[in-house]
Amino acid sequence: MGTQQSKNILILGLDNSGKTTLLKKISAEDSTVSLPTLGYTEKQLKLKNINIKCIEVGGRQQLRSTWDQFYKNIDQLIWVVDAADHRRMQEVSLEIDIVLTKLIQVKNKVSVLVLANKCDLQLAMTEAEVAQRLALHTFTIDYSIQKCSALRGDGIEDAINWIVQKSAK
Ligand SMILES: Nc1nc2c(ncn2[C@@H]2O[C@H](COP(=O)(O)OP(=O)(O)OP(=O)(O)O)[C@@H](O)[C@H]2O)c(=O)[nH]1
Ligand SMILES: [Mg+2]
Repeated sequence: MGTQQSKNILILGLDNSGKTTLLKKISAEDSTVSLPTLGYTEKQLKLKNINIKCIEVGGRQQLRSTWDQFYKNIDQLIWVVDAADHRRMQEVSLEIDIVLTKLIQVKNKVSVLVLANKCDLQLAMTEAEVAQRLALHTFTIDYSIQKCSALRGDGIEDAINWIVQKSAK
């Protein structure tokens, strides 16, 4: 009943993985045009009556050292992977390992959603493949993995449902 909740969600992942596109799709904006994020962007959303502040930090190499400063106040982390970019999967694995290891130290209660994005592309890996390549089972953290296409909208409703469900706890 009526208590106003507000949750903070951090969206991370390599450059070009689709974070800005995802954020636009979730907020029902035109998601077909996006520029690389230089720094970070914040967006206040209302999803099924829950106030949510989303922060996307750009994923370019030189911005990754700034990711740390955002961990303290977050309730959820969404990690976006370009599931069609087989070439960079090793780099993704390395970076998510660093992030989750630090996050676990800073927060003891945070939920992580890994999105295997760009599932519209023919070469896209399945969720199971992505989970395996990132060795997600090795982390002592509450995580889920889902596939989506931030561009076309497939799986976006599921991502929103995940956010809402985790926010209700
Ligand atoms: N085919 C396909 N392309 C996508 C999808 N999501 C994003 N893209 C494209 O991928 C490119 C990068 O998307 P962005 O959303 O800007 O990526 P980003 O993760 O925000 O990148 P940085 O801000 O640099 O970290 C753009 O050309 C998008 O149109 C998707 O689901 N399918
Ligand atoms: Mg971006």
